[in-house]
Formats: sequence, C-alpha cells, structure tokens
Amino acid sequence: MANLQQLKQQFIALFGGAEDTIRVFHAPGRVNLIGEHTDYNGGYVFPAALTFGTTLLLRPRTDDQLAFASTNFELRGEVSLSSIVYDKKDDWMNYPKGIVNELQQRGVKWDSGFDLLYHGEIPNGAGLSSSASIEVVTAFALLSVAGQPIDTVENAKLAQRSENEFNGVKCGIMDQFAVANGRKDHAILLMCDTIEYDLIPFQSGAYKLVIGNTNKRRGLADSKYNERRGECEQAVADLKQAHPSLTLLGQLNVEQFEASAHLIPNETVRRRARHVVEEIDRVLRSIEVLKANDLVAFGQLMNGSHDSLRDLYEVTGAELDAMVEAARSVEGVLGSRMTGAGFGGCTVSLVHEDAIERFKEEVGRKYNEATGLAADFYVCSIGNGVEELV
Ligand code: A2G
Repeated sequence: MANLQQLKQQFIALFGGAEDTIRVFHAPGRVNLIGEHTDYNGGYVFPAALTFGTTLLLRPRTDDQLAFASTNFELRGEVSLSSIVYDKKDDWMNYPKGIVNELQQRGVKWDSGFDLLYHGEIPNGAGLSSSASIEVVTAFALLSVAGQPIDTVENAKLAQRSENEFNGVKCGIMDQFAVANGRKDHAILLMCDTIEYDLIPFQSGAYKLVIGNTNKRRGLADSKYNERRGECEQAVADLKQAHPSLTLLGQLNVEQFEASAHLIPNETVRRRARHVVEEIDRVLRSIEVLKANDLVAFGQLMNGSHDSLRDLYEVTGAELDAMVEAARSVEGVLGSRMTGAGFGGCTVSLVHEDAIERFKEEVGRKYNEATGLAADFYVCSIGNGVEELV
C-alpha cells in the first residue's frame, strides 16, 4: 500500500489547501485464479482482489472543474463537470471521465468539482486490472462525496458500462466486480449471467500465489478480444438450431455442448466454444477441490485452463507460454496459467513458500533465455475490495 503521508504532501504541492480536507480511497487490482474468457459468455469466473491497486485522493473545489493528476503519468488536465466527453488525447483520464459521465446519466449531482490525485501501484497493461481499479475507486469516491448509498455490485456494473460505452472496450464484468467486491483471503465465485456470487475462503497454506509479469504489453489485444467475442456469438447462433432459447454459451454444460457441437460448421469457432464450456466446468470443479483442500487438483485445473487458452482459444502467445512452461518445471509448483485477457500480461502460479526464491531465479532466467525479456514477480496476498481509507 502506498505511503499516504507522502501522497497527501504531493496532493498539497499540486492543489494547495489543508491536509485534513483530503479524503482517501483505495481500490485493488485483481488476479483471476481460473475461468478465463467466460465472463462475457455468461459463465463463472474465480478472481481475487490484490492488496495493491489505485489510491485516490480527493477534495471538493469551489468551481465546477475536475482537476485530474496522477503520480504515474505526466499528463494532467482539467474539465468542466458540464462538458464530459471522450477525448483520445486525454488518455488515462478517460477512465475517471467515463465514470463521471455514467454517474451523471444516473442522476448523481455534486455541489462543485474536485481535485483528484491518482496513485497506481499496478503495472499498466499487464492484465491486473489497472483500468478497473481506477474506474471503481472513482465511482466509489464520487458516490461517497455525493452522500449516495454505495452498493458495490452496482458500482461494478456502472464501471463496466462506462468502460463499454465511454471507453469503447467491450469487456465482461469480471475485473470491475473483483475490484469492487473483493474480500481479504477470499476468492470470488461469480456467475456472470445472473451476477450471483459467493466469497470462497482461499486457504492455500504453505502455497503462495505468485504473479509473473511477462512485460509483454497486450498490444493488439483489443481487436483480438473483440474477435473472440464475435466467434462466441457465432457459436451461439449455430447452436440455436438445437437450443432455440440459447443466448450465451455459458448456458450450456459440457454434455449439452458435446451433443450439439457438430452444429458449429467452422472448426475454429467450435474450438473457441469448447474452451468456454470446458473452462466454466473447470471453475466449478475448482470450487469442489478447494473445498476438499486438494491444492494438487486445483493446480492441475490451472494447468488445464492455460493449455485450453493456448490450444483452443489461442490467446496466450510465445511469452505467456514460455513463462508458464518454465514455471511448471520448478519443483514445488502445483500449477501455472495466464491470467486476464492474454496476448501478454501476467501469469499466476501456485508455488510452495520454500520454492519461491528458486522459482523467481529459474523462471526469470528461462523466460529471459526464451524471449530476451526480463520478468517481474509479485508474491501476492488476497486483499479487500474498494474502500475509504481513514
Ligand atoms: O479479459 C479482460 O481482463 C477483460 N477485461 C475481462 O472482462 C475478461 O473477459 C478477461 C478474460 O477472462 C477487460 O478487458 C477490461
């Protein structure tokens, strides 16, 4: 977690004023443990909030301006509350602007504008939901200062809508949901069609979650992401011959899919759909094995998830595959997979605490030999969702 005293001093250096008028909010990043590319198909996901994310310092102003600053980006800017529009050159500021726009559409009003300082601890574009944490912390803070009741499920929905509509990223709800609703030492089993969820204690004992950052940016990911969504929609259209009321792939279980897969003529589309249906099944099996405290079986399901994302959904790429392969070769590792959208970004591995130093050394070296890139590692604990820090 960031040094709050230092951040308050930075805020005062930028905006002046007294320290005791600053309010501080925090939203975490997230890691998805299993259930990838299932959210927009109405399936299950199983993410957890991290202990690091985005801290937001905020204070009302006397005019109607929003003044945005960040400790991570040079770019700063001011906009009037009465003219919130998407502007490509506003870069990161389009995320908080999208939230303001979304809240305004829902009738939320403020007496004045705000000075806002963002401090992000999540590497950008690494698949750990830096954008969702900016969105969710902004929504939470702006609802708090408007004196509005805060429902963290609604918070996630409005943040997703803002990312879809204002920022034009057709993502599912997993990231915003995890960031808004995480709970220390729990992972979230979320049914993305009905938005029903359960907090599942994640007790991994001597095993730790280790995130590996490939430092390969997602790059072309957005167009590929939308392409995958389109393929899933095509599969639904084909499968309607057997299931007329089908609207999302997640509504089919593995047996139902097997019985009707022949109705999908395109082999690629069929593979995409197979990944989705089997991945949802892996999430449900994960819950069973975790309840039985069988971490070995959970590690195998993590491996199965990655292999399916590599072979059937084709969203891994050379960097993620090299890192996962290196991770699996280390003794004391129960499982390893990509996390997030893929095409770059991060892996997550379940590693025995005695093997962590060896893991970092060996995976870092093998990954570098395979790709020429340097990896970063974060040994992570599971933290809380969005909150005000006092
Ligand atoms: O890929 C990304 O993290 C998506 N979010 C998320 O919704 C989910 O589909 C995931 C794959 O499982 C964004 O793109 C913001």
